[in-house]
Amino acid sequence: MSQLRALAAVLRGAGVGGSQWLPWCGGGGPARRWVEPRRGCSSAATHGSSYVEQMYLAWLEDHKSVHESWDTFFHNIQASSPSGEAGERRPSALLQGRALSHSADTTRKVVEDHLAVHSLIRAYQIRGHHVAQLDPLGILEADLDSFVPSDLITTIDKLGEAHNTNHGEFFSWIIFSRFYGLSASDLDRSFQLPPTTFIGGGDNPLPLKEIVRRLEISYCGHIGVEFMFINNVDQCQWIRQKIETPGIMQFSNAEKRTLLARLIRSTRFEDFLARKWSSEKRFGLEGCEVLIPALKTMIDTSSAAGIDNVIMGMPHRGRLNVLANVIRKDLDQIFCQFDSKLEAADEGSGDVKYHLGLYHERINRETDKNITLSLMANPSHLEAVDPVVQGKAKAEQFYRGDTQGKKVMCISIHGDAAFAGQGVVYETFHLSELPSYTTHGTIHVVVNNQIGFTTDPRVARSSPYPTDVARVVNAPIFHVNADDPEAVMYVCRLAAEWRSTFNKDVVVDLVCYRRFGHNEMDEPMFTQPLMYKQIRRQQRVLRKYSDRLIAEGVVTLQEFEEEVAKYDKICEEAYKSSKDEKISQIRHWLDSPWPDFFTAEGEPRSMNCVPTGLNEEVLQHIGQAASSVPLEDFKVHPGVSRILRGRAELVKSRQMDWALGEYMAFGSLLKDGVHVRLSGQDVERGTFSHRHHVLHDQGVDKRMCVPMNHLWANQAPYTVCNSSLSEYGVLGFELGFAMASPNALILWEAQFGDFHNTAQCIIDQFISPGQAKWVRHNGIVLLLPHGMEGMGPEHSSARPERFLQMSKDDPDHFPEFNGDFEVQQLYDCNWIVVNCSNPANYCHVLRRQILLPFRKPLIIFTPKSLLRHPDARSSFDELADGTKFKRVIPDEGLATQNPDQVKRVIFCTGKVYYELARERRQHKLERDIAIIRLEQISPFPFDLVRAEVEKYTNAELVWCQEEHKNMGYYDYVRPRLLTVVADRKPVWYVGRDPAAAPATGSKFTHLNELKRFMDTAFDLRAFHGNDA
Ligand SMILES: Cc1ncc(C[n+]2csc(CCOP(=O)(O)OP(=O)(O)O)c2C)c(N)n1
Ligand SMILES: [Mg+2]
Repeated sequence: MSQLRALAAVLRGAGVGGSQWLPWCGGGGPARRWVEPRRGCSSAATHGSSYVEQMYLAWLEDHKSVHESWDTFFHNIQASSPSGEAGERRPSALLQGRALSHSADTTRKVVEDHLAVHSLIRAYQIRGHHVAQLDPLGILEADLDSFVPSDLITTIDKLGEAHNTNHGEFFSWIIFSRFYGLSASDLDRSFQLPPTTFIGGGDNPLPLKEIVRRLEISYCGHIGVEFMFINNVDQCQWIRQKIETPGIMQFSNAEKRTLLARLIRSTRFEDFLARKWSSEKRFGLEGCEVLIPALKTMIDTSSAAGIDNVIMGMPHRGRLNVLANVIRKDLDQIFCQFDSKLEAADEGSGDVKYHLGLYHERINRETDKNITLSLMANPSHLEAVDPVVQGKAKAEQFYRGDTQGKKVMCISIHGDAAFAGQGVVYETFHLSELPSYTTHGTIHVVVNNQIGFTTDPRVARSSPYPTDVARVVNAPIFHVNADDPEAVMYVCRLAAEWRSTFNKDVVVDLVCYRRFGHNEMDEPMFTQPLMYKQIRRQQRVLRKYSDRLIAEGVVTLQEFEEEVAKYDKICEEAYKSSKDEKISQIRHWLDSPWPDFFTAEGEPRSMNCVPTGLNEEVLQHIGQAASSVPLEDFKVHPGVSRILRGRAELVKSRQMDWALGEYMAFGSLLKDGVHVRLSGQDVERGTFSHRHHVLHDQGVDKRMCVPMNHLWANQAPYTVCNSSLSEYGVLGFELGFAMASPNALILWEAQFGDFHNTAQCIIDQFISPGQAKWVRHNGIVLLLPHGMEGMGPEHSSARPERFLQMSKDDPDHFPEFNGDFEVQQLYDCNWIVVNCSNPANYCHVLRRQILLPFRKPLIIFTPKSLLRHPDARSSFDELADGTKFKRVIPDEGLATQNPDQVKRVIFCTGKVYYELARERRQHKLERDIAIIRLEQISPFPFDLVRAEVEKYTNAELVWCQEEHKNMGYYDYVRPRLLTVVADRKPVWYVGRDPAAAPATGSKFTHLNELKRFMDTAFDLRAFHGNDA
């Protein structure tokens, strides 16, 4: 190869042998033409041609003395030399000028022809997919482009009969032949194949005609492969071998029968639903029935390679069919979901049938091995589930020690429009190779029905294929005509083998059609009339494939009909028994059960929460670890040394700052065997440089140390990982991670709290309503830095109002207090929203998260300036044994001595407390004004707030916040405070005025606003005479 390349370089270079590649102006494509030496620039023989001559001479002496490619090459020269010159092919004659120059010309021609053939092979490998027959309807271009690359021959017929054929084909042959400098007479010449092709099988060289024929079979049939962008030679070779080797796509009769049986199930399932519930939406799979055997083939192949847990995510289309025929949910359970009279047995809203998840353990019949299949529940929001699936799979791998993804894998199914259009797809792909996020290869399947609702792909994407996004991670893409079931099975097997060989992502693009409208009620002829005229004429794939197998003698018509009847009977029987179902149990549709955590009925094992305090020894031990470097000869940065020394000082005085409080929480949970994972942008150091959970050796590149993993001998692992710059993808991932086990504290930290809004879909669709829709608990923790510190409209507000607005506790109903009210209230809520004002309470709430007998998402507004604020420290006493999270921190100062005398009670939350406390000191109003901190905002601590209100009977009630009036907590707190006082007292507002932006960009305005509302807070006459 390198010799050929060298030769090509010499021959192609300007003036070498007088030949050049020049742009060719006809045809409009990137074609180039060969300019004959005579007509191009001429030159004398160079060392390039003398190199060939030397090789030639050596070859004449001994054919074996040169590489076999040269050997073939010189044989060709001899064969193609005019017979009259035979005598001059002796070495002595060659050395004479005339013979030499003739030989050099011939040599050049043969070299160029070989190079041309090699280019041709490469062109098929790169661009063959553009002309592959991918559309089952035969009317659309899967790559949205009808242009035929000029360096490809599109049909073998064109080769021999170019001159007899029609004008267009003749023209393309002309382009082609000029492009390569080949002529029709070359078709029967043999060419040596390069090692980058496998089309030869055992045959090498091959006649050009045969080369093209084999390339056409490999690259331009029903499979179009995009892989030549992959920058790894072994991986490209692997694909070439699997695609090009002659006869490799063979199926045994048994395999064909299995495929047919699966196609029968897939097809007849949809037919059955259509028959029984003709006016129900089910987002049927018609037009892509092959999806079911496709998924099953991937699972079979993966199971054979050792996988025993497959986690899947998919949208609406064909979901019921996947549940029935891939995961094998009982059919009666599916059918009863169509019954509108079915009563819901579980609390919560439930969800429509084509969103529900499932978890199922079974034996894989093909491999006889155990396999667990789960389909994640998902919302309508297309592709939102992608990162969730990844996170769940990563967690399953992590907890099983499956570091290479040999046991657990994901299959992610997509629609063509959504795959191209939704940004979270890109974000998820970018997680695929990151050490703390990789699941070691996902198989992506695109149900590419060439339409999105009513929208044509030509106006729905700018890329040729819907799958181009996968190219960013070097994933091979197998486009396949979904009406050729065997081609589909072949690429599915390949995709699974690719995944188990290279542990990298791969895409299977099932180019299909959608037989009906977007759902069964929609009329597709409104918008795609021609496409749907064709679809009506289109024979169903089951019919086509069964006809074929009957014709091949693989099955008889009778066997086929029996198989169909057998499945129809199964459906009918299940339909009958579904009528007996009176109650719908959403919990039977759980995608991530935690059998050891809950009772058999799915209930918590208790309704208590043990205290979250820690003993002194544990506090001292963690404090010591947090302030030292556990490794020898590890040189930390002087700034980090200073921080560690500062921590040591604090520990000595039994104090903690925010970072130490977090250390105490994580460290103590690790001690108890609870895995802790903290993920987000720059979390290892911490955006505000306060955390430093990963130390970097200043002398040795990439030498790092995580002291938290050196705390105890048998501790659980601590994972702290800087994420990619994504919120939607990463939060979805962590949510999925948190689904795998209740015995883990999974935290996602936003760089600044407001950035969570680019992950809003995960919050709105999964975190807030997840349990209500899918009876699925999740204990994910969101750390959202929040606080008005003059940093401008962004970086200030984590938008507490949004979380509070979605909290489901009733503002107008004063709850009954029985049992452990704190725990009961937490159990009833959809999530917990807190803003802790000190590190001890932060530590408590993190520990409580795990010690609770159930799981709820926890939203924590975390501080920025308070991280280092000397007042915002806690004593070890506040974390001592027996202590617990304080939902409310009452005033403990002078106001409590004479509560009757207190004129105003200011309720607040978070950082503003410290500003209020300072101002109160300055105004010397400690006896007149009590300040009460709401640490748990939602669910609202009615019990504790009432106790505080009752303590200060004569005081007026104020809610103070630093946020603008239409933001922050006011709208949530006010009605609840009014409920506490039964509307007998007004609740006054102190804070910033309503605004459109969350904060001002001017420091000056910021401080002015602060002063104004502080003045109001401490003006005891501020509300006299006002209407509430
Ligand atoms: C994020 C999001 N935006 C819009 C929709 C509304 N919607 C539902 S299905 C659909 C078309 C999906 O097309 P495609 O991804 O090709 O899947 P298909 O229905 O063709 O299988 C749209 C726009 C949605 N569900 N999710
Ligand atoms: Mg579509």
